[in-house]
Amino acid sequence: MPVAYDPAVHAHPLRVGAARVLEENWTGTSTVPSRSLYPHQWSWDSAFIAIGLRHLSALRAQTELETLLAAQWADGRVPHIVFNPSVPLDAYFPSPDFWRSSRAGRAAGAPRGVETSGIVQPPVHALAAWLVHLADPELSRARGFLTRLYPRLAAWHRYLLHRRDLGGAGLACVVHPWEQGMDNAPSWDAPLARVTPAPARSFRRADLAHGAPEDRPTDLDYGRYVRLAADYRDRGYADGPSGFAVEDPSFNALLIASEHALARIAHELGAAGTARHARAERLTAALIDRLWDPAAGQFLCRDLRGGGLLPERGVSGLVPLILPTLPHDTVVQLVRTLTGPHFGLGTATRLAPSYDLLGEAFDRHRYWRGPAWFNTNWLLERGLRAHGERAHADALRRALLDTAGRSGFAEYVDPYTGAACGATGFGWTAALALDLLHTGDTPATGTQTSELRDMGGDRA
Ligand code: 9WN
Repeated sequence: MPVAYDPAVHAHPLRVGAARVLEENWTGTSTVPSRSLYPHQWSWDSAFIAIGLRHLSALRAQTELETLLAAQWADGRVPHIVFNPSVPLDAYFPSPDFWRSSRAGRAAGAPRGVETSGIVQPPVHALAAWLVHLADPELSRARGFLTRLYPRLAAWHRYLLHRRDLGGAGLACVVHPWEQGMDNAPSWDAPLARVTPAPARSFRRADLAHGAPEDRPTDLDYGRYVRLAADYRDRGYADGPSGFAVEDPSFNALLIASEHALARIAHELGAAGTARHARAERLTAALIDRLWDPAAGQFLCRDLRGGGLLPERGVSGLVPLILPTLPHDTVVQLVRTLTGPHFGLGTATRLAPSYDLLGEAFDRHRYWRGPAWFNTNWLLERGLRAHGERAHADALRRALLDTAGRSGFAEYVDPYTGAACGATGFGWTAALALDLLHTGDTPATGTQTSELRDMGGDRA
């Protein structure tokens, strides 16, 4: 049932501001991350947005995910961008005429009626679908929401677990930095260095018209992003050996959390979820086996082409904290790393930075090389709370709410001061602030407890 009216939550100025952002970014069938910088539908943005939107309108939240999944390819992939045909081509680069999905992606089963990118983003969708269902199960059942989404979500996970297991150890692999979502993270520097950049004159960036150049990736980075995407396109988006292939902890932790959520969805639909829970547990074991670095006290990325773990410490390596089935000593070490000198949460920083404060590449303003993002911090808050780290979770929740409001729902912020960077009126910042406002500080309510469980564990 929808939550009863509570003036402390429903009349809260932050709720009003967040609702305004989500209203302004709503297109009628989905929500853009930012009216200026990102004027189409993005995959993991939509999942996070749906998680917040459910507190305003469960119907819109369902529609958000349905719109995204309607653009799924026949091979199961969910594209990272679904293009809005009414937006001019030069509003965002790479535009539909770069990806050419309906032609170049034909063999991989790209849809005919809509243009999309050909790469993917982290699989937060089953988790989002389950949380959206919980916001209003009656509406969800009446509309057959989960019944319709389940086969699509299952095909999505199958794609990742089979076509993207390039390392053969069970984990899914990303073949482009944009797939992992933390585009410019220093972890990508070494694997990207092997990629010959596309000449700068061969493409025109659109992001610099909206974002400060010193906050955005460099032209050289862009040349490499373009080369990787163009090569993939020119292979018909067929999966196989790739110039860039990385196993990433955050991507895989989100897949595991979503696999647990899919088990819950199966159970709700009258099927057994046991096999999915078991698979999620095997994936958790593979995650620890392949990506845990005891000396670093966190997870690291594995470069499949260069071989071995990449030494850069990113926030991605802390995101597995969302998995309540993680061994206790792993949790203890992750919390120590998060609050220690490398990320400084609660001591040096207000929100967890995207990258190691002590790392050579640290830059508090440049894209994914230091600033703090709201989605990763929301995941950490959920993880801390799920593991009973209540004081840290409460402090992080308060910092997130305060910073979201004061920054004008910024895309990302300076981790020390909370000063806004990138776009304002950013979709997932507003949505996740709303979610935190509704889920509250205390672990007391039944809904919250079961929601936290659903992020990674207990049997349905
Ligand atoms: C490329 C939309 C997306 C986010 C990513 C973020 C940024 C795009 C870009 O914006 O990526 O996908 O042009 O930089 O890095 O996480 O999904 O908000």
